Amino acid sequence: AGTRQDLLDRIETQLKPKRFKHVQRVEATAIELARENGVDVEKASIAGLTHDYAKQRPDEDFIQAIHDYRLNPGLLDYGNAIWHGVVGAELVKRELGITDEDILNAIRHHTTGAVYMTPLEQIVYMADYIEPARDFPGVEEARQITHHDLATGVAFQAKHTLAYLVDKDKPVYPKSIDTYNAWVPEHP
Ligand code: DGI
Ligand code: FE
Ligand code: FE
Ligand code: FE
Repeated sequence: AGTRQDLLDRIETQLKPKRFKHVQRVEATAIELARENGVDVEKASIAGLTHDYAKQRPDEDFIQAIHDYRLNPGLLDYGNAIWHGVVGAELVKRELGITDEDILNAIRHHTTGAVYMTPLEQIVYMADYIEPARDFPGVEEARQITHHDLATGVAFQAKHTLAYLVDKDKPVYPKSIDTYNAWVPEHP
């Protein structure tokens, strides 16, 4: 227990092979961004590996956890897309014994972003978006911007994700709108 291999094994039991490969690519990208930005590489590694730990859990597990950990009941109106980060962080804490709040906040905010994000949180949010297998129109621009300036990458993702959600008639979690408002418009 406590070794990297032990952590990898425990994550692997939770994820299908495709998702397990994704989290390893996010880890590698998060480590790169951590080195570029003077952020704790070990925390970036662990947050990258664990960010989607709960992605393949059944809805019942999240609903139970929302009650058990007294999370905002408004979360019940959403689904796996929002739960696997915000609620997933509680499962990571409980089941993997990771108690570092910097890492847990990076997991919590990796899907929606947040108004205030530490450099570590920005790194996990961006690494998830630009890891090498991501392929969407604009991903190469997102990679360039992010490696040039992390916060500009955050603004790029916040804007494009909100536009994507609106285009697809998806429900927007209020935090995603807060992230957009905090990171994108110029504030007079
Ligand atoms: O878990 P991943 O697929 O690696 O990536 P993710 O956790 O960043 O995002 C999962 C999905 O969640 C992605 O298609 C975008 C979507 N998403 C982000 N913000 C919101 C959202 N979905 C809804 N319904 N509402 C949001 O505010
Ligand atoms: Fe995710
Ligand atoms: Fe993401
Ligand atoms: Fe992910």
